Amino acid sequence: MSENLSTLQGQKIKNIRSRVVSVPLKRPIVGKVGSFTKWPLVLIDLETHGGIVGKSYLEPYVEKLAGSIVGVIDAIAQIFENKPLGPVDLYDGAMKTLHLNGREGITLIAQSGIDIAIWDALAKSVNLPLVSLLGGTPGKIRAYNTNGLWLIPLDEIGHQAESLVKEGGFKALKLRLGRETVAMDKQAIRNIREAVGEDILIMTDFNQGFTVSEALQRMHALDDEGLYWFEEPIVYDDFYNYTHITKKIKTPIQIGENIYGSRTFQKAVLARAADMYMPDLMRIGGVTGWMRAAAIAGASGSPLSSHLYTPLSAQLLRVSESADWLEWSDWAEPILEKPFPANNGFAVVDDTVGNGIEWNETAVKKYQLK
Ligand code: SMN
Ligand code: MG
Repeated sequence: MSENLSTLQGQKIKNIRSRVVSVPLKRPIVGKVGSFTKWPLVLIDLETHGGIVGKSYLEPYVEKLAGSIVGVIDAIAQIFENKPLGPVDLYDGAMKTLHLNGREGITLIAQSGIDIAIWDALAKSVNLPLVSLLGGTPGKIRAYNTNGLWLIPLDEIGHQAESLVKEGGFKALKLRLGRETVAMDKQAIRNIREAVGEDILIMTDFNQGFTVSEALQRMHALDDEGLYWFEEPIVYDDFYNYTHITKKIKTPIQIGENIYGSRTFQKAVLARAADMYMPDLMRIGGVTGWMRAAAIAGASGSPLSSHLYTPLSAQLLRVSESADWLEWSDWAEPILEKPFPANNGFAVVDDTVGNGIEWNETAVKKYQLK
């Protein structure tokens, strides 16, 4: 056995712990997804017998559900105890064990969080940045700012767009749509353009707010506005109707943040449910699930963007064949040791060993729930 392999053998999993924190949001979320003033996070630490600690976090939206995710993480931790750091084997093993309780939902969310921590520990055990372990290189990725432009009063839109552009020299912003009338949606778009100019790209998100017929009417009315994409106009898993909508509407249709696992992802792609996809790490299956989905997106020529998990998704987009846009949010930043800024509209994956996630323990203590 080579020296490196024997080093890796020493890195069997000792324990996996998780904690819940809830941090305040600078700009509250007010949308069809719900209203949130705080952002709960599940922080995961995976320790090996060799003393390496792999880190990851989950963004589960609903504070009251975070405890159940911790419960599933604890159950998986028992199965993984003393297993070697082989994320692919462990992912498939977890799915086989958990499928009786469902391959989607909280079981996959918990496994996704653990998977990210395993990959981090693996990268640390061979002294490489995650992006390099996955075969890529550190470097830039273009990003759009998603931090605001929720369903806020129209007269606040322009000012907020200005401040969002300034947060990282952004050339693209996400606007939530689906207000009471078409005229109000058009006004929101106009207010952004008047405030930050015609050249800023506008991604738009309906957060599943419409029925199929409402969605078609609204998107027909907005189809010539020069928007970069229309995201989730209808309920996320109605691929049959997404295919219909995608054929009818000129502006690209974007979905993916609510898709669980690579096989459901493939179903969407095979149905031509959308023009572009944006997986969310906690639902797609962590790093392992992302890589599987990215292969499907790449082979089918579908542009791939990300949903949340900014510092982690940036690394994964660097190794995704059809990488498109990084969704940039800084909501997890209060408890991270290192911020992940954007400059001139780009985020930068540096050469830090592992996935770059380390805790600011003082802040964790301040915001910890359990
Ligand atoms: C979104 C939904 C819920 C929480 C945060 C963000 C949104 C997005 O759908 O695409 O950013
Ligand atoms: Mg969305």
